[in-house]
Amino acid sequence: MLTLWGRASSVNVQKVLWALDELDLPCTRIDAGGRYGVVDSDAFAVMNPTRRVPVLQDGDLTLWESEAILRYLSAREWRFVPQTLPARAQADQWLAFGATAVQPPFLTLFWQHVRLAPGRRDAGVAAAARRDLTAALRVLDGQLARQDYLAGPTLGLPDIAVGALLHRIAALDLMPDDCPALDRWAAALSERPGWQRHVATSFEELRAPTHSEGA
Ligand SMILES: N[C@@H](CCC(=O)N[C@@H](CS)C(=O)NCC(=O)O)C(=O)O
Repeated sequence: MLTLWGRASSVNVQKVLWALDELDLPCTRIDAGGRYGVVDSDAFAVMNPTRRVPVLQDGDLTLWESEAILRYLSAREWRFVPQTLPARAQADQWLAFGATAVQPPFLTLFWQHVRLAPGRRDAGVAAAARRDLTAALRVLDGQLARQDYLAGPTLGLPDIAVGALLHRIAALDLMPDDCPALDRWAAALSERPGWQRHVATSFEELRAPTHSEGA
C-alpha cells in the first residue's frame, strides 16, 4: 500500500503522481505542505527532516526527494529501466540535468512570476533565470532532435521529471522560440492522461505568498 504525502499543487508531488499513473499504481495521497501545514509537525519531521513534500511510504520504507522516489518506483515495478548499462547511465544523466539545470531556474521564475507579491519581484533575477532556463531547454531540444524522448525512443524517468515542469513553463510563456523538437516532445507529453490529470492543473492557489517555500 503506497501513501504519498504532499499537496497536489507541488511540481515535485506532481512528478510522482504522474509516474504512479504511468505505472498504474494505486496510492493514497495526503495533503501536506503550503496551506495544509502538516510539514511543521514533529511527526512529519520524523518522516522527512527537511519538512518538504513529497514523501512516499511503502510498507516500512519512508522515502523523500522526488527523484529518489521516481527511481524507487521504476525499480520496484521494473519499468522505465533502459535495457543496457550505458542507456541507464544516460537516463541518469538527463535526470540529473533536469534537476540541476532546468528545475532551479524554473523555480526562480515561478517565484518571480507567481509566488512573490509584485513589490518583492526582481527583474534582474528573473532575467538571469530566464537566460539559464532557455539555455537548458535548448540543450534538451538538441537531444530531442536526435530521439523522441530524452533517454531513448520511449517515455522514461527524465521525461516525467522535466515534463512535469512544462505546463507551468508554457503557461508563463517561458518556452524558447525555435525549438521544434522541444515543442514536439512537449506536445507528446501533454497527450498522456497522467500528465493531464496531475500536471496540467491550475496553480492559482499558489499566487498568494505562503509561510513556506517551494513550487
Ligand atoms: N528536492 C526536493 C524538493 C522538495 C520541495 O522543495 N518541495 C516543496 C514543494 S515543490 C515543499 O515541500 N515546499 C514546502 C511546502 O510546500 O510547504 C524534491 O525533489 O522532493
